Amino acid sequence: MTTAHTGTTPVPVPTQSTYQNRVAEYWNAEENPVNLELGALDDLYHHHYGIGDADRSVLDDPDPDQRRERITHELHRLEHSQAEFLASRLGNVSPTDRVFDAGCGRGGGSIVAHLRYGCHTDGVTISRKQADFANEQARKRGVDGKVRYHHRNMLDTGLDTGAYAASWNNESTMYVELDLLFAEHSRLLRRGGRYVVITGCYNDTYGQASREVSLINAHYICDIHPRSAYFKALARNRLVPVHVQDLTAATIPYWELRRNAEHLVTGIEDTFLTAYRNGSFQYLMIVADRV
Ligand code: SAH
Ligand code: GPP
Ligand code: MG
Repeated sequence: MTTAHTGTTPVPVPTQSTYQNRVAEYWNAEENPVNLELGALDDLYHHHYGIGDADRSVLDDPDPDQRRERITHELHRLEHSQAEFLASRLGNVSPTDRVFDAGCGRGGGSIVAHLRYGCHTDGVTISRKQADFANEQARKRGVDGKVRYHHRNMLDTGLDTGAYAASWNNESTMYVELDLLFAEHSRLLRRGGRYVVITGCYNDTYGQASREVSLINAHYICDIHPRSAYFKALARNRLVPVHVQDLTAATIPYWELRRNAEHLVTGIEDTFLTAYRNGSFQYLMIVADRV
C-alpha cells in the first residue's frame, strides 16, 4: 500500500485490488480434504478437476476404510489424468526451455510438466501460502533448481519477456480479466510458443450465465467468463487457437464419483453436475499458438 496525495488528504492506493486480496485470503485458508488427502498420496497437489472414465466399483467396497481409500485414489487418478492431458498439449518443450504456470495453486501442474519435459518452470500464485508450500514440495523432491514458484500477480509477473516456450492456465482464468491475462502470456511467450487453457466457461449461446454458474462463482469467489470472451481476447493478443476441445462429457464421471465420496465432498458437486447437464456450463480446453 502506497499513499497518493490529492489536494491535502492522503488517499491510500492499494497495490492489489480488494477482490484480489479476498482471492488470496481464500487460497491462504483453503484446506479441503478433497485437495490435501488426494495430494498426499504422491505429493502432487492439484486444484483442478478430473477427466476420463471412473472406476465406480470403488463405491461398492464393503470395507468402509478400504472404500474411502479407494475412492480417494480414484479421484486423484482422474485429476492427475487432467494434468497429464494439459501437459501433453504444450508442444515441443526441451529440458533447456522455460514454461510458465499461471495461477499455479499448490504446484502439481508445474511438477507434472517438469517430469515430462525436464524443463524449467515458473509458477505464479497470488497466495503466499501456496507459493511457500509449492517451493517446499519442489525442494523435498529435489527439483527446486528447475521448478520455482513465486507469490505474484499473474497479470503482472515481472518474468522475462519472450523467454517462455509454453505457458498455461489450469482452472485459474476465472479470477482475472482475460485481456490483461492474455497480454501477459503474449509478452512472456516467444514467437511460435504454445499457450493452453483448461477452464469452466458459461455457454453464452442463449445469453447470460445460469443460476448454477452464479452459485459456482459465489462458492469459489470467482467470475466465470462466457465462452466467446476467450476467443475474442486470444485474438486481440496474438494468440491463435489451433485446437479446441469440449471436455464436459469427460469430466462428468469425476463429479459423479466425487458426489458419492462422503469423506471428501465440499457441497458444490450437484451444482456442477446440473450446470453441465443443462448445457449452461462447459469444461473447455483451448490450445493456441503465439504468432
Ligand atoms: N492451476 C492450479 C491451481 C488452480 S486454483 C492447478 O491446476 O492445480 C486457482 C489458482 O489461481 C490459485 O492458486 C490462485 O491463487 C490463483 N490465482 C487467482 N488469481 C490470481 C492472480 N491474479 N495472480 C496469480 N494467481 C492467481
Ligand atoms: C478448483 O480448485 C477450482 C477452481 C480453481 C475454481 C473454479 C473452477 C472452475 C472450473 C469454475 P480446487 O481443487 O481447490 O476445488 P475443490 O476444493 O472444490 O476441489
Ligand atoms: Mg480439488
